[in-house]
Amino acid sequence: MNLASTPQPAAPVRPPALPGVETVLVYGFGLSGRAAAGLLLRQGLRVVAVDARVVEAGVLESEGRLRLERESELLELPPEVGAVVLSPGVPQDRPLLLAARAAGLPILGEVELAYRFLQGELVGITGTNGKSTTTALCGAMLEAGGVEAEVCGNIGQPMTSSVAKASASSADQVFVAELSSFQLESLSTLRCRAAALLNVAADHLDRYDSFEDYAAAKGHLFDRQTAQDVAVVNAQDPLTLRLARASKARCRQFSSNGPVEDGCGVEDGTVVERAPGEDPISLFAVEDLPLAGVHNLENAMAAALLARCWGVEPSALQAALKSFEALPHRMQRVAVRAGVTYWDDSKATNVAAALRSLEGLEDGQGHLILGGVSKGDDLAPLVEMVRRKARSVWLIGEAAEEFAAAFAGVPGVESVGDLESAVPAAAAVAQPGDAVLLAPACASYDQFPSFAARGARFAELVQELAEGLGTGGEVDG
Ligand code: UMA
Repeated sequence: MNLASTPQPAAPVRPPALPGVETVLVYGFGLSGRAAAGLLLRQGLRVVAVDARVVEAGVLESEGRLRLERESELLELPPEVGAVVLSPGVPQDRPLLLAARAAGLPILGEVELAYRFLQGELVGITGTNGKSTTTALCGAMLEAGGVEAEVCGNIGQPMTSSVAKASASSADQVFVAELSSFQLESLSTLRCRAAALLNVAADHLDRYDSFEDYAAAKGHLFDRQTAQDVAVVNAQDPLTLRLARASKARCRQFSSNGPVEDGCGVEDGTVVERAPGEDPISLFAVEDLPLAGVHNLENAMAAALLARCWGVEPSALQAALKSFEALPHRMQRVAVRAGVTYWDDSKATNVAAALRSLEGLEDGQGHLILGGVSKGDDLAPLVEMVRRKARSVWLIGEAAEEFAAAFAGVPGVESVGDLESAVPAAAAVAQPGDAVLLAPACASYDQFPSFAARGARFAELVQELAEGLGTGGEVDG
């Protein structure tokens, strides 16, 4: 399968980015908002940036065309505003957005804005879990195959920054974008040449009315794909299959459990690509994978299928896998201290992700740190898994009470408030051969600015523990 060797559609005709608009309201002035404002200012437009917090312009060069407003003080939509660019974290029902919609103004997500300026092709990757790893792997595989690739999106690099820095000479560039459900909510022209939906499990139920609404947002990944495009989904996740089949794109599947008709599957320890009417191709051996867990095998298969759209050879896929390192805060081993392994999986911000982390531990040897801001997920599967895998559970953050109620009757569960208490408490009961795992099943925002800051603090506390105890366990850093 090679997009380059299939009949190519005429280059998509992109409408002018923001026809007739002189002033844009940028809602949310975090990573996405700042990047979007930068791009708009470089186009000569005026920007009114609105944020709930007091924010500063920082390094943005505006020549007087940037105005900063506090959300609570901007009670009406400024009349000069001709369009709104929305940061992903801002919910759609904010009063200013309702007013903009009522006035018939276009409301574009930051990713939609980026797409309107993008030269080259777009790969979109979503899923409840695994999307950052798959995005990074796909970028590495394309690069190893000689394709210029730019990794961007929810992974931490706003797409508007990536698009703005790409040079005009790089029209062959492929943008590999991690797309969250929030980003997928506000698209109107974006079309992915290749797209992967890895899995759908309960998450962000604090933002969506129901699981169905959340799944529907994920399904927008395939909107506007044509028969020349590719949709990659998980053969073992019927919901991903259903969403892809609703699109016009060619549906390719991956499976960790045997061959598939069109896509790739594990056959006798090898990932084999199959397509109707074509000879099977061995892509890589399962043992080539440097990352632990079936979920990472699935991520690698999805990334490989995407890279194969640009004709990347198996040898290049293997080279990319060989040199790939786990992303920070995703089941990252931070230290082994007195025979106890400390794992940072701070990115496990929902129950489904925490279940995957626990699954990898030996039965009865885990000491789990849980809590933060609850996503409203069903905790029953977690309670069941904890009974099998963990000897102690340390609850932190806002969700501690809710979790304590769900874990009532499970031995070894204690509320300790914060990470500073949880790490030494877990260390005190852990025996050689055990694992202390930060897999909170919650967002971090009650006590930390991000999941990354939470993971970094965990590593620091583990380091302090080793120093405090003074007997010099090995610390991986
Ligand atoms: N804000 C308001 N009003 C609101 C909500 C937020 O003014 O109602 C303001 C905040 O005060 C803040 C700004 O908006 O100043 C933050 O905007 P944002 O929440 O959209 O976050 P960004 O800094 O723009 O980062 C976003 C993604 N964050 C979210 O979607 C919440 C980042 O993903 C992403 O890396 C970045 O864009 C670049 O694309 C983070 C994330 O947690 C990692 N994503 C969620 C996830 O993976 O589960 C979806």
